[in-house]
Amino acid sequence: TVPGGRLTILDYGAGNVRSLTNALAHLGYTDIKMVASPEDIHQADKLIFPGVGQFSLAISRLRSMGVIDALKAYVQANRPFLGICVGHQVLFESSDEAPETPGLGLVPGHVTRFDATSGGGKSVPHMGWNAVHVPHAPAVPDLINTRGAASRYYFVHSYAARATAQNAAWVGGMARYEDEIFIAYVRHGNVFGTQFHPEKSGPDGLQLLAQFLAYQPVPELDAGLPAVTLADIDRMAIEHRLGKRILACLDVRENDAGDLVVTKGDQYQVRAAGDRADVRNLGKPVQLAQEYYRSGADEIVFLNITAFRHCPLRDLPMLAVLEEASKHIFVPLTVGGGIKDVAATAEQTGMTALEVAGAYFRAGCDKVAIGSDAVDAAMRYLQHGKNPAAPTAIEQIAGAYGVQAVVISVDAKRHFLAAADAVPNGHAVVALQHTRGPNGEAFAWYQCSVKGGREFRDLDVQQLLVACQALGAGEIMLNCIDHDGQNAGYDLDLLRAARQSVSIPIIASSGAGAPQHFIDAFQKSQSDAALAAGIFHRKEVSINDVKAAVQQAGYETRIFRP
Ligand code: 1PR
Repeated sequence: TVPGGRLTILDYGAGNVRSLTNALAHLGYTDIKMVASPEDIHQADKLIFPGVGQFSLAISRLRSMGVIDALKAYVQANRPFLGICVGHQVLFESSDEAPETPGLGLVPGHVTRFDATSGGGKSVPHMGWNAVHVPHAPAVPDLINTRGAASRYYFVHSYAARATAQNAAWVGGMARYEDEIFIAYVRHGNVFGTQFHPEKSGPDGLQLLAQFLAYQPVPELDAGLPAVTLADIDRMAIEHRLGKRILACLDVRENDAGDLVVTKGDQYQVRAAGDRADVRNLGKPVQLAQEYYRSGADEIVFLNITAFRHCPLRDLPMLAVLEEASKHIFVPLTVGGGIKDVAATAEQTGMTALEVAGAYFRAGCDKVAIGSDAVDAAMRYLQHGKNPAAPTAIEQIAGAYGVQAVVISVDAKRHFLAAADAVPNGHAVVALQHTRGPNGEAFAWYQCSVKGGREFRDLDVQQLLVACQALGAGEIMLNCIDHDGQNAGYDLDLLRAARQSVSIPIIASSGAGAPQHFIDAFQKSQSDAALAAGIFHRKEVSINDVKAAVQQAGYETRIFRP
């Protein structure tokens, strides 16, 4: 038990409470009560509410659980509470995300959407590691910033509460996303709320959770805490400290001996020399992922690269990989491969893509990456507009788990064009700035593929991205088959064209061979994040080396501190 009694979690089943319970278990707390009735809230000594998904979904689930009044009474009585992300937002009066749905109204103010067009344009959601600025050093124990001002926390949200004269007294910390400042952290007596995810914020986040677990409640609301005013907030120097994210990607499949291994292709060919050679084996998935966590990976992606062949959930080892990895790795985990509706067979009942994703979330992942099925969804979207016969997997998963949980993994194939008008079927043409074709071609179009680059569709990457953003995807992982495993840098022309098509964050992928390539992705194509596989697996460059170079080039980035 925690000092002071019983630790209780309010979970409404919409997300990955497993990340939180894993973090708490890592800190030594496994005796946790899950709220099933209002009585459980009355009896809690410390209550954590890890909200995910949408504002209205959170409120409606709380309503159907019948716990709204108990929750309000608990917070109003100044009992120890920690709300995370949507669990922090619902403390406010209302949100742009669901104008018809009142929040709990415990903190004055409204939650509003980030403006993707202001400040010269920015990606929304705000996603990644940002710093939290505190108004002044608190006189009583606080949860945040005890490791110093360099602490960074993982944020992923499209909406945020803004400071006003009415709610300034609740402000524990502020953050900036480009031109917009927002409340990152609420602190009022024994009530805390974090817009970020401490359970996914590496050692800094774990330390915050440990502080909450060890926290001794203060008897009075204002005990030792100087009341913050809007003037205090206005005086703060709140800097944009969102770091460029560096991701490690593990392509996972069975080798010929039947073991699940990390492999790596060369333009998606994972056998060393033709079909008769063995699948390249670059290590064990969990072990390698742990190494990457400890060397500063901001996120880790597992791709089940042969899942398209059968139901991924028959790949129980992949679920086991996630279960094990998520016990030790406290940064966001993405899993891709086989997120699609699976038809019933003689041996097995069918499953929807939502059910497949749900199994992965319950095993400990935070986001799913959809490849082939997103291409099919985009083609349906283009044929039928926003009213296809059945909702797509993107819409269903985003609706249940939030847009931040849906990544689109694009497997693009480049076709050089001698002239812009040589493109087939009116596809989007990219005027090349960074490369030329073998015959000096200065244009290209980028075609979407499915099944890991084995089949091609009459769809260009820009069409795919625009459709997926409209359907509710939260992020793009942009691979290029031609650059994959080549170590010669990312396809900057493709990335730039993608950046001009959508406002959701873009992860550059395929081709990194040196730290400068990551810098190029940020400088020349405004990517939000950059991913690599081969150079990290082969230990040619470490994640820390990349981050040092990125920092040297003038970009913010999180440096891992154990
Ligand atoms: O179509 O929803 O089942 O998803 C399948 C997923 O598996 C997709 O995300 C697809 O990209 C991936 N995939 C399928 N086949 C392969 C393969 O390599 N044969 N891997 C594959 C794709 C690409 C990147 C790679 C980067 C960086 N791997 O993930 O890690 O290109 O590599 P590098 O830094 O070494 O250049 P679905």
